Formats: sequence, structure tokens, C-alpha cells
Amino acid sequence: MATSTVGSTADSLSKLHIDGGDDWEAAVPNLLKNLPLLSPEQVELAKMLLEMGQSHLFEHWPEPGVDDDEKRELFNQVARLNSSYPGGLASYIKTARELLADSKAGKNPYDGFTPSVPSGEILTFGDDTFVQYEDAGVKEARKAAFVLVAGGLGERLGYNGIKVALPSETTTGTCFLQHYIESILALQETSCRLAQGDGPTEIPFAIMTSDDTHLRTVELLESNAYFGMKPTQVKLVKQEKVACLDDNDARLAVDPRNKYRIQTKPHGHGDVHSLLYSSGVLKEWHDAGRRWVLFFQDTNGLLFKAIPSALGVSATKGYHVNSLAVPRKAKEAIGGITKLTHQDGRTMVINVEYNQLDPLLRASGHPDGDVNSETGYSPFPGNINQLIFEIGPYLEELTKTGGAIKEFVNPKYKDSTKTAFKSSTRLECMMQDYPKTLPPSARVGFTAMDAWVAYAPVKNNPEDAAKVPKGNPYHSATSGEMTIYKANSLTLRKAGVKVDDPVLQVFNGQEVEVWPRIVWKPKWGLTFSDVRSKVRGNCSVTQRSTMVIKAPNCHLVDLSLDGALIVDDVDGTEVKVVGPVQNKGWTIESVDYTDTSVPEEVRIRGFKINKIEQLLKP
Ligand code: UGB
Repeated sequence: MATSTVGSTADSLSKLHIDGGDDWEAAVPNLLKNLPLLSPEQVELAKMLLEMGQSHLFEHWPEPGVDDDEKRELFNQVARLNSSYPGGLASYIKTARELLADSKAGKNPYDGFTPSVPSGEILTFGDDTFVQYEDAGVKEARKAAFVLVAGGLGERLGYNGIKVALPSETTTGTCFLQHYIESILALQETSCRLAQGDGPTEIPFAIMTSDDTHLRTVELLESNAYFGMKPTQVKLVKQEKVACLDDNDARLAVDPRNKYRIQTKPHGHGDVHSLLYSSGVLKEWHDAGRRWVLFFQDTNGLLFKAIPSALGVSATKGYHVNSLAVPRKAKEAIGGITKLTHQDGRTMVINVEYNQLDPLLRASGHPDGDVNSETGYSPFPGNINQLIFEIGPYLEELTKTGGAIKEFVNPKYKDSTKTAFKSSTRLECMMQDYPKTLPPSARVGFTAMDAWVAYAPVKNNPEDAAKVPKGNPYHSATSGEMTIYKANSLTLRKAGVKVDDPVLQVFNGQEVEVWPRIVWKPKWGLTFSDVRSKVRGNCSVTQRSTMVIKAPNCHLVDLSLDGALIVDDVDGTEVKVVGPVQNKGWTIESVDYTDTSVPEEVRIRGFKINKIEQLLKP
């Protein structure tokens, strides 16, 4: 490490070659005294920081000899932040100042654009059209690649673990990552069987992690043998974090845990595009003859119920971009799929994020802003960030843009003066903003279906969930699990099974429908046709019942279930469950999320399952 031999402050200043040396002597005396500790590259970084108005980072620096390693470590961090952001930290700070000024001024990012409801495919679960799209999608699946964005901290949820390790439901305790991998493997197996071995046989799976989630994601995969997937089939790409900003002048935030570090946070799920491009993964998939890239998020236990039909729509309609959507309640924390038409004639179909929809509507002739229509829902389909891109046009576009996505800033202000932040903010980018740079000729559409089929997100901690506007979904671990039971119950009903109505119960202050706890492995019921083909005669399930089907070749024949039935998979052997099954079953017991004697992943749901009695098959 080059230590400078030059002594005096004046020399240091000259080393900095900064205009108005004198001011600096006053402004950053502490830095100047410590300059001899720094390498020439670090001095250059110091210069850039001073020129970008970041002298506050050095205010508290002690004399040389104290914390010198920490001082150098700050510059190592600055070097990383500078190299991992296109254009470096100076460009990051410059862009931040512009966006923060716009945000403070309440500038409408869609100025000149008029919103309207776009056209797309609206599917009804289980009808013939839905089944046809499902079949088409399953055939296409072998030419797909899946991308899970899982770099988010989950600040709203407040769960200490990584979100993909959370059980999507506690009847089997299957975590989200396990469910996603088993669903991809079930799609792979069926799609390749239908293709009689022609073409790709393994569906690749990429996971975007961040410093907050990477190691624990690797640990979860390795300690569970990748949940049955070949390790070579899984690719992890890690997004870098960006610097946090303390105020409207984009002053970099000092890490509250260490005054020699800049606080950082993930840059948003939009990083996935530049990472897939810069890592070469996308080109690899393209050259391997893959046609589709499917993006999804970390805590939606129902998404694979919707993916086959949506992929079928993409293939049938030839969409370059296809967003899954569900009916959205006004003020619900999901974006609205919107067609924007500019005065100059430009149009685009994009997601307008939930914090931007209301100001856009108020600014374009909708004085009430983001409100429900007579349907009881917002007229704009709700974006659930399950995106399907056709790989050819996608790679072509990324070759032009490098995957850079337009950024935004969403500071949480202390008050309406917008002069101070509640907590530090950062520039973010969203994966669903990709279509913003596409030419008007691009085929951009959406596939909408009922929320009970496709959307059971787990985002909010129990306290915040209990506060959502009445009638709006809780987006909590409680509603996430209960919606899975509802979806499976309604799917069986659609297949002809008499499933009792739910009962209403309150857990952690949230009133939810409690349907029978029905869960099956993707290999048993990947599509509606699969489920329908494995149910025969008069089947019925009472509300207090639990049914778990793990065996792919399990058939229910005249089953009347009142209790708990567990059908295990024994080497794929066929299992037939016939006639009445009755026992004490599994019960649900309330627990409070403040009761720390209960494991966190259970108490955030507000209930635990007691396994009293069950019938095990085969
Ligand atoms: N994520 C990352 O991988 N990296 C990051 O830096 C940040 C997040 P949130 P959000 O589900 O219905 C999105 O925080 O961003 C991952 C859409 O924008 O759960 O508030 C993270 O791990 C919104 O339109 O959601 O809202 C997670 O998997 C709507 O679709 C994913 O990105 C909403 O999701 C989403 O992060 C939704």
C-alpha cells in the first residue's frame, strides 16, 4: 500500500488538485490529515466524493493512527460501488439529484401521457379456452428458462430468514424455493414426455440473489440437494447493492452500524436484465434454442397454477412480452398494467407502479385518482410481476441497452414539505419496466386471471397486514397460506369434487376464509386437466379436512373425506383412494405473532397445525 511521504496539508491539497483548496482545508480538515494513508486510486475517489458534495463522510474522521484500517475499508467499499454502477458513483449521485428533485416537485413521470386500459387475454379458470392454453403452454415449457428474483430483503415482512425459505403452507411445510423447483421439474417432465425426447430436456433455472440473500440461498439449496434439481441446472447471479441517500441533495448515507461504511440496499429487481446479459446466461440459453424466459418473484405460492396457460397465451399470440395480471383493488400495493398514449402519438403498454398510478390518474383527467370502478376493482389489471419474454427480441434489445433499466426513487418523506426522509432511500429499477424502451412494433400484452388462481403473495408483517384498507388483500403469511387452500379447493370443485364452504376465522387480526387444507405436489396436479383426470365418481371433502397428495399416480374414487388423508409417493406406484375416510384429522390452533416461544415462520401466520390423527396411504 503506497503510503505518501508528503507531510503538509498544503501538499495533500495539491495532491487533490481541487479548485479552491482553501475551502477544502476548512471543509474536510480530517480527510486532509489522513490523505497520506490512501493510495493514489483512493485519493482520486476522495476527490470525486468531495466534488460530488460528500464531505460529510469524513467529518468524524480521527487523526491518522486511529481506525486507519477502517478508513481504508471505506475506500474499498467506495471502489466497489463505483465500479459496479454504470458511469460510477458520480453518475449515480447525479441521476439521484435529478430524480429526487422531480420527486420533491411531485413531477409526474408520465407527463404528457394519457392512461387507458390495454387489451390482453382474460382467462377463466378451467374452461375449454383455459385448458387449451394450458396444454399449449406445457408443450412449450421445455423451451423455456425460469428466472427467480430473490435479492430482496423483505423489509415489509420483517422475517429474519430469506423469503424463499419460508413455508408457502404449513400442512406440508414446503418452502417457496422447494415448491418452485418441484413445479419446474414437473413441467420439464411432462413437456419432454409430450415431445418424445426431441429438443432441450432440462429447463434451466436462474436465481438473482443479493449480498443479503446469496449465502443463505446457496445453503438452502445445498442442504436440500437442490430439491431434486441437478446443481448444473441452477445458476445464481448476484446483484450488487447501491448507496443509500440521506436527503434531497443525494448525500450518501453513513451506515448506522459502522461510521466508516456507506449504507447500501439492493437496487431493485430491474438489475436482473443487466445481470442475465452481462453474465452471458441469456446468450447461452438463446444459443441452446430456448424460446422463452419466465420471470417470477420470491413469495407467491400460486404462480405455477397460472404459468402453463400464460405460456400458452404467449406462444399462441406470439407476445414478445406477456405480463400475468389479476383483478386489482384500488390502493393495492401492486402496479396497474396500463396503455399510455402520448400527445405525440407514442404508445406503450407498461406497469404503472402502485405509488405512481394515483398521481398519474389525477394528472390526466381522473380527479379521484386510483379508485375502483363499478366492478369493485380498479379498471387496470394488477401486475403481479410474473413476466414471460420471447428470448430472441429480448436478447436483441439487451444487446442495445446492456440491460439498463430506467431508474426511479421512492423516498419516504417525513412530512408534506418533502424536505427530509423518514429513512434513507436509494435509486431503484424494476424488471417490469423493460418494455419502456421497446419499439411500438413490439407485441406487448397481458394474461389476466382470477386472483384466487394466480396470486397469494407474502409481503406484509402481521401488524401492517391487519391495517390494509378493508376489503383489500392482506398480502401476509396468513392470507398467502389460506389462499393456497382456497385455490386447491376451488380447483377440485371445478373438477367435480363436493368441497365444503370455508369458515371465517381471525388470525393475527386478519379475517380469512379457512378452506379444507388441501395440498398436492406439482407432479400430481400440474394442470387442471391433470387434476380432473385423477378424480372419479362422487368425491367430497369436509371443511375440517386435510388432504396431502404427494404420489403422482394417485386417483381419488368416490372419496368422502372427513379428517386427514396423506398419500405419500412410493417410487411413483399407483395409489387409488376409494370410499369414506374419517378420523380426528388435523386441527388449526391460533397463536399470536408476539409469542416468541413459537417459531417465527409459524407465528407470523397466527396459527399452527396440530396433527391429531390421519390416514396414511399407500
Ligand atoms: N427483489 C430483488 O431481487 N432485488 C431487489 O433489489 C428488490 C427486490 P417486492 P415490489 O408482487 O405483486 C413488485 O419488494 O417491488 C425481488 C412489483 O413492482 O416483494 O414492491 C424480491 O426478492 C409490483 O408491481 O415487491 O413490487 C421479490 O422477489 C407488484 O407486481 C421481488 O423482487 C408486486 O411486486 C419483488 O420485490 C407484487
